[in-house]
Amino acid sequence: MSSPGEKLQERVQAQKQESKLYKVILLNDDYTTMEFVLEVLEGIFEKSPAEAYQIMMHVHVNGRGIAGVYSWEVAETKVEAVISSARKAGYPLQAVTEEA
Ligand code: TYC
Repeated sequence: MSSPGEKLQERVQAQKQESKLYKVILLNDDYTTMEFVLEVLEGIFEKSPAEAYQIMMHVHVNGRGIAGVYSWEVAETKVEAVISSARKAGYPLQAVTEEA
């Protein structure tokens, strides 16, 4: 049986979950063009051209990098937008979320 206390605890935990922040990580690959990654960073992650270039080169050299930090829902929506626009353009670009 769940007591009112347990219900309250569940709600507090759910709120805490929702208020957590998540990194959207872009992954490197050999086929997606640098130009397309810049378009993604500027269009989906609202980065300036200079920031986009820095992040893209970081991912290219290091294999992965942070495109942005968001609430869970926004982070998941950004990942879906990256993957659907990459597939539409014929690129294998991958993005994942990680707890910040
Ligand atoms: N490595 C790719 C190339 O040389 C460029 C690239 C950068 C791809 C970042 C994906 O997340 C990425 N064309």
